[in-house]
Amino acid sequence: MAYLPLLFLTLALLPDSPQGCARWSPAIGNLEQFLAEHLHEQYPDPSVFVTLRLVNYSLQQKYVTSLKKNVLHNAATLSSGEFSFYVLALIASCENTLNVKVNESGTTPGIDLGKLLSEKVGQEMKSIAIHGHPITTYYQIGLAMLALCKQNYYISKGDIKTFAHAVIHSRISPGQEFSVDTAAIAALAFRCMQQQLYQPADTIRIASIKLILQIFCAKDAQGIIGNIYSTGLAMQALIANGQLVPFQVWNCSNTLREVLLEIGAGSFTSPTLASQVLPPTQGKTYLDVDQLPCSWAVDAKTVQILEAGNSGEITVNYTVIIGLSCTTSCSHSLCLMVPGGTRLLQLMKLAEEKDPTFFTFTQIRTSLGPFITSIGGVDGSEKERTYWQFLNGTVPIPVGVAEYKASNGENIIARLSKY
Ligand code: B12
Repeated sequence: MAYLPLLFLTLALLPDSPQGCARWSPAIGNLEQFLAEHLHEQYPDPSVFVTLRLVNYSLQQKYVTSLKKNVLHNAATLSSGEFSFYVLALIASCENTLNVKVNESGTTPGIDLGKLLSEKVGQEMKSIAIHGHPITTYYQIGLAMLALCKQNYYISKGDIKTFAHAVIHSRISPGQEFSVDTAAIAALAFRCMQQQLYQPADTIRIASIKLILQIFCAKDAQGIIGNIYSTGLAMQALIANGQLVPFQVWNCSNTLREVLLEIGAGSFTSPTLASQVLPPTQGKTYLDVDQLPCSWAVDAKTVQILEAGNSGEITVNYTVIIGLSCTTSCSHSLCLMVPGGTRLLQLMKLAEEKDPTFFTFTQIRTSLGPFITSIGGVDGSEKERTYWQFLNGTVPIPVGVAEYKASNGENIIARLSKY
């Protein structure tokens, strides 16, 4: 690993070859349609909207009106990351985000989204100074920095340094494991800052190099970076930072091939995750939101995502560990026999029926599916920065409980963990 920085530096001096990291396939067309169908008229998901614009999917003006209404109406309650996606979506719609009006003919002055977002970043920074961590996560700070930068909005040197230092001292991941997703969003934000000549330039450059090295080192032999759900964001980061990752170092075609295979296999059933992976398959990144043509028309067809059938009984051991520094007394296990292909959520329901005291659980709906908020009456807490983590043995499961299918003999563990 130690030779990698040197290799990067040497190769970065070589002339760039064209990246050519884009390929259209019927699976890509299906994913586009899947996302388009997901665009609710009154409540369009801004991250899905951004992606559809990036892949040149024409969209009606009515979605932009809804985006404007929703961001202005919910400005106070949206988290910094959620707010940032609205800003990026409106930039992608060629709107002036520093002066947003729902009714163009009205005489009232428009709202400055840059200012509102900057205030949210200010609160995140205050939390870092006082508590040592953001209100949300560095993932959302990265999104916010990216959205501010894309508006060319003022970001203080102090805030850039705080973010860069967290990167340099490896403090940005939400859990114990390195988060490729978070690093990728940060790398996009820092690349934007480099392009827009934000200061301090040296700090920005050092943070970028560290992130790109970490992302590159998370690549496996097949080309997957982190896991399949972080690979899209990682590709975006590597494409946008092409000056640090010349073609000779990362030939994106292996990664693209794997991603296309997984898309074709139906692995992207969540609109949020589909929206992250689609742009880089067309050579696009979130940095391109301000480079799009401004024309409007719509077209959406139906896609069917078929589920592979499964049969046969399997045995799964399900353990709940309640408590952060817990030994055996707070660990409860059940051995469950279920049909092959049963989702973890179903398995948890079965466990709850068998033994409600320890296995009862609650969930909330999110854009990624159900998020488990409590087990055995114990809540994960944003304030305490705890959550229910799911592991197969010692390895965190790569998807949510509504998607995960355990195999025969697996040891599924739900453990209250810190992030
Ligand atoms: C930060 C983060 C977390 C934090 C969220 C805490 C917080 N206050 O922000 C914590 C550490 C709690 C977390 C937990 C998990 N996460 Co997570 N997380 C992320 C990350 C890096 C960023 C999400 C974000 O901020 N988005 C931006 C904001 C603006 O959008 P949002 O919709 O408001 O985001 C919310 C949801 O994403 C939700 N959330 C986060 N993770 C997950 C996972 C699932 C399954 C669900 C339903 C919701 C959810 O928390 C966010 C903040 O409220 C994403 C990476 C990515 N590529 O999206 C992974 C990601 C979404 N997580 C993932 C996974 C697998 C999990 C876990 C299942 C891991 C595990 N083995 O236990 C658990 C959830 C378990 C449960 N209780 O149900 C996967 C999902 C893959 C999939 N196919 O569904 C991702 C894509 C990472 C990856 N590349 O594998 N996560």
